[in-house]
Amino acid sequence: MLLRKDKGWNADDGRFDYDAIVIGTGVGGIYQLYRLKQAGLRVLALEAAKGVGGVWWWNRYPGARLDSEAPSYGYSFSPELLEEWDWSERFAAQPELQRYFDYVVDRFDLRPHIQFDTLVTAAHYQSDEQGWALTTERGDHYRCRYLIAAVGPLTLPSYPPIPGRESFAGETCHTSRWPDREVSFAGKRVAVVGTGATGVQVIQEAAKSAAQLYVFQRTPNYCAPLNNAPVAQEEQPAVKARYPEMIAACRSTNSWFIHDPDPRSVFDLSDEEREAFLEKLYAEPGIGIWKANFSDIAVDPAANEVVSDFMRRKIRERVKDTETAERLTPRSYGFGTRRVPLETRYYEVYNQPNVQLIDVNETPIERITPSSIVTSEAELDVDIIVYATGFDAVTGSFDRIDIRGVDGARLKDKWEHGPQTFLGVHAAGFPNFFMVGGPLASLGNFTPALEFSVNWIMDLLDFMSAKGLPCVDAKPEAEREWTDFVREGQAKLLISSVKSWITGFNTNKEGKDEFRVLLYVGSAKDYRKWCADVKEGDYRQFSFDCGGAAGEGQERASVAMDSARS
Ligand code: NA7
Repeated sequence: MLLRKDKGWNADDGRFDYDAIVIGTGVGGIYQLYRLKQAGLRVLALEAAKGVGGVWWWNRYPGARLDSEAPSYGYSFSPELLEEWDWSERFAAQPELQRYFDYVVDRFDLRPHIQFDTLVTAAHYQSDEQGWALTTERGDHYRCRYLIAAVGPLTLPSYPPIPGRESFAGETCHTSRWPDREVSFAGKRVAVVGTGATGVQVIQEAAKSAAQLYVFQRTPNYCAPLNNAPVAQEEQPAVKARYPEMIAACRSTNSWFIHDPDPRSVFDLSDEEREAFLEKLYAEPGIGIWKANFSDIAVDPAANEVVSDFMRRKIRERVKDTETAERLTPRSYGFGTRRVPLETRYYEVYNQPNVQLIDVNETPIERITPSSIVTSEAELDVDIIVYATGFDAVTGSFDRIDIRGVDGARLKDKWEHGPQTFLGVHAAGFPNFFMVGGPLASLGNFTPALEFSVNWIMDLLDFMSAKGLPCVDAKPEAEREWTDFVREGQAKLLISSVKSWITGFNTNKEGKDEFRVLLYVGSAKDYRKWCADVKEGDYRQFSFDCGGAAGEGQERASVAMDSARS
């Protein structure tokens, strides 16, 4: 697919610096950049960090690791890349992922198209030009025809509003802003606040060497074994032989993982059969315990309780001290209704003499001093405080950019009462603007989901190119229909009444401490079908007359990509 400069607008006419600008070079942004470059567009990626990888760049805390099978998280678009890259573990750790993304970027010569250390602060649609004007933190300006925000759903860190937090004189680290240098826990008094998927990983690591580890927990999670293992060099051919099957699975399951829910009900099996099935899932590698479990646990409280009870028993079996085991045991919500953290000897950490669990509901943190954390019961001297307190999820990374569409309407205002999008990619009133993994998108195992989104965007650009259409905007009624579908679908699931970042709760940010629908948590199969129908119906859910430039201007503004040569 090549940009057809003979047929209409191209960046050389001077109005635009680039045909397309991609914000962010995480998993989605890298692939988006690759596809746009392959298509012959003049493309630039603006990246806030000093390197590529997005969430893997920022979350370089000790213990950061995949919960997806590494090959299922790697890109699938290049057979050569699949062949060249050997994953050294079933579930790769952050350093290996960083090397992988660096390799991909250099392998496909993308680095010259990336400007690092560049935070985009504003993006305004220019109706007369049917393009976008961007401003960066440094005050630089760029103009482009297409703007693609690959800013990631888990980008902006969330900090607890504890009095005195800023006064701490020791080392303070948020897991998603981990310093690009070694932070050693060895022999130190370490506090970790937060016990989500991230907290669990960092706690396991800190417990190995810290002199004293204080874990501050607010809500216990149902954690399950990751069952990781190294992949030896001689195993690589056999592992790679299974790639096609794995890739096909990710493109067909309902959460982009290799797993699909078991169609049986919890109650279809005898107690013994069910127990054996759950034991098998518990012993298997990866997230199958969540994603390949009985399908009715997502909707039926009674079915869910059976599996929740199994998970609670596991915690009791693994934690010796009864009181600590009780504190670690979730009761107020069911298994799988929040993200299930995967762990490696996480519960056993609490059997160590150097680890103390503090439930902040019983013993709240009152304040932080330059050298300690003061709870309602004690003053605990610490050297390092780790905040594993999550993110201003999904919309936070968009909110921090002043994004304005037609007539200067702000995206943030449009989403004041919850995000509305079409398919998680388009926002009505924001022409030529695309989101990779935006609000109400179908996520799960991120890479296959984001590859799908990028391919969707490229197919649409291709369609526009073939027809000489310079501009695209989702129709408001299409956006309404998708948003309603997502909201109604979520309301039917048990997840909808359970507080977590997935249901939009951010207790650390005023105005966001309420339920919001942020993502499409229904089946990816339905998502793909929806997308396929839109495409087959010639994108009638879109308007291709976005106002502004018309007639002669429109002719001039037509970006044409030669789909026949793709
Ligand atoms: P999460 O899953 O949002 O976890 C954040 C943790 O921090 C969770 O245990 C929170 O407790 C806790 N938290 C947040 N604010 C506070 C305050 N004010 N006081 C005490 N504890 C607090 O973020 P992660 O980074 O672990 O994981 C996010 C995703 O990244 C994860 O799902 C993976 O897909 C990768 P709470 O549970 O809210 O009571």
